[in-house]
Order: sequence, then structure tokens, then C-alpha cells
Amino acid sequence: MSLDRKEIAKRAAAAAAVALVEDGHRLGLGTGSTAKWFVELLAERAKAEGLDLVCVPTSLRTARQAQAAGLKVVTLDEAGWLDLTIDGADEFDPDLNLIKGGGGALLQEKIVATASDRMVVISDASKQVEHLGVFPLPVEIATFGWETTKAIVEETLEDMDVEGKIATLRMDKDEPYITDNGNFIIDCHLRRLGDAEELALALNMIPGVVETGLFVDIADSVIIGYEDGTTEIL
Ligand code: ABF
Repeated sequence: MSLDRKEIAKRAAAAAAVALVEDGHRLGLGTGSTAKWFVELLAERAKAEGLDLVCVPTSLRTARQAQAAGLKVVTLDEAGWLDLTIDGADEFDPDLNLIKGGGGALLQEKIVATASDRMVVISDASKQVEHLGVFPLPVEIATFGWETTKAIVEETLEDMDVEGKIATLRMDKDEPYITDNGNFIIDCHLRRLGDAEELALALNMIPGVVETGLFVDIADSVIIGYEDGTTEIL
């Protein structure tokens, strides 16, 4: 099967991340098409080398894939603390701040990444930006009173140094998209964020907001995969 160029780039980043894994590691497994490559290649290496690993997936999707591939899957509380988490991103900036959550798994992704000694992002070059915000910022919110929460999010955005301030409820066909944690997601169409940390703090202060897809100071490095199969580490 021949891969298209984007898949070659994603696979290259994932393969470079697999090389960071050591026997005995407790690993966080991300979600999304790049993380999917990581899980596949990790399982191959673990089997070939008989590595003793425990893995904490960030979504039901990833859990199913990891289990089917023969990896040992445990909950975060069973693992306690993780050595390394490998995950994709929707955007990353020069400070390694991220927008995540396009795939809907941002809450578990953030909990798992935060509970890790090291978080390494794997990505093709298209996610690299000077300023975060072209990709709509996902915000996970409680279903209770969601319209009120959405209105408060929009009001909060009005007061912030951001461009564009429309928040839309994420849909799955004709129904609201429901996260693995039973919540809704609103996508904030900002075009450009101001101060990522300030924005994350302001949004997290809103009671109905469960978590935002802004990852500030969480990623330790980014492995960029290119379409010729090479990689670069930031
Ligand atoms: C998850 O998957 C994310 O938080 C991000 O939304 C997305 C990236 O997906 P892909 O690797 O398919 O571009 O990691």
C-alpha cells in the first residue's frame, strides 16, 4: 500500500517518537491520525523486542486500537505517573504552546500529558504556526446550561486580545458531538489568540468550562515529520 505524502510525514514523526520509548516505560498514548501511527509502530516494536510497557490511552478510540495491537492498557490511576506521553496537535507555536482537541479528546489528553515527565508532540509541518489561533480553539463544556456557558465564553472573548469571537457548538451529523466524558465542545473561531496563558486562565475560570484545548507549557518538544520521510525536533 503506498502512502500519500501527508501520511508519510505523520508516520515519520511517529516512528521517531517510538525510538524514544524505553523498556519499562509507562506511556501516555494520544489520539488522532498521527497518534494512531505511533500506536501501530509502538506495538510492532514492543512485540519485536519484548518490551515491558504499560500504556494509558487518551480516548476510547486509542484504547481500542492499543488493546487490539496487543499493548498493555491501564487507567491513569493504575499507572500513577507516566514517563512519556506522545500525542498529536492541531497547531504548535515557537514556544511549543499547542491547540489540541480537534479530535475531541482534549480533556483526557491534557490530564495524561500533565501527569507525564515528558510530553512529545508528533506532527506534520502543516501544524507549525507563528501565532496560535487559525485552527478553531476547542473548549469542552458541561451539557448543563451549555447555552449560558457558551454566551459567557463569548463575553469573555470580547474582553480578550483575540481576533474573531464566534463560538459554535460542535455537531456530529445532526446531534451535538459528545466527548468520551459526556460533555459538549464549542469551537472558538478566533483567527489569532493573544496571550495563550491569559486566555486559558480566563476560560478556565468560567464554571461550565471543563477544559480548553490550549496547552500552555505542557509540551517538552515537537517532532516534525516531513513528506520526504525526514524529521526535525523542536
Ligand atoms: C489529537 O488529535 C488532538 O488533540 C488533535 O486534535 C488531533 C490531531 O490529529 P491528527 O494527528 O489527526 O492531525 O491529538
